Amino acid sequence: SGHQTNQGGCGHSEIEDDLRIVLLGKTGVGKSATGNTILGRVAFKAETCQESVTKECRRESSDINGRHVTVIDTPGLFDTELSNEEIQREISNCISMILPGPHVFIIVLNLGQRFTQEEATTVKIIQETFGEHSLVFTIVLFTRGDYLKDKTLDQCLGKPGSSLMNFIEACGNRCHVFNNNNQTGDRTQVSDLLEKIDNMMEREKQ
Ligand SMILES: Nc1nc2c(ncn2[C@@H]2O[C@H](COP(=O)(O)OP(=O)(O)O)[C@@H](O)[C@H]2O)c(=O)[nH]1
Ligand SMILES: [Mg+2]
Repeated sequence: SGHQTNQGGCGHSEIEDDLRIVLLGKTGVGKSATGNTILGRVAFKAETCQESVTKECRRESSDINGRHVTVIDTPGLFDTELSNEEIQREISNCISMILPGPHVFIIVLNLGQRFTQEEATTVKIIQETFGEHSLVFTIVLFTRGDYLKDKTLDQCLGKPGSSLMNFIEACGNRCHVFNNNNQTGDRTQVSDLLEKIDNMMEREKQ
């Protein structure tokens, strides 16, 4: 939109965001790569070795189809020794950087990697931090779509009743797949994601 806000004074961009996306998930699942895919540029460093992984949230923006979209990349919060309370505080710190809301939460998971107990608690942490209602703005995104080959996501996810399927259900059954290695310049996976986000927001307004 490009209109000015009266926020000022926090060192933030003065441009009001049309959409604000927070990426959550373990280290190495592909949060930074997902942020880069969404923004259409190398905004965040995707890491191959754990030691160089950043500990702070980062915020980057791009104009996508005429909208100002901001992505907040977070450190891997769910694979550490931190307690739920500490994780919650860490996330809150990140969010306070980028207030005001609302935000869309994308929980990034890895296709083919075992779904862990820590990840299962993500839902609870988001609810405790942002309120019960916040889950209506949550989408589960699987990276490594390039490994799907000719299978569909549904075929890959397994049977109802598994902890992963319960998790997806708690997130309103909203799922998406990204191939972050897609070098073709085809932005369909991003427009599809933005469309899902729009539908989710639209439903909430009613
Ligand atoms: N093949 C493939 N590799 C990916 C994909 N997404 C991320 N990766 C790789 O996974 C590794 C970790 O990604 P990164 O974005 O740094 O994870 P983060 O720690 O969650 O931010 C990097 O080597 C990425 O290149 C994907 O869709 N396909
Ligand atoms: Mg990262």
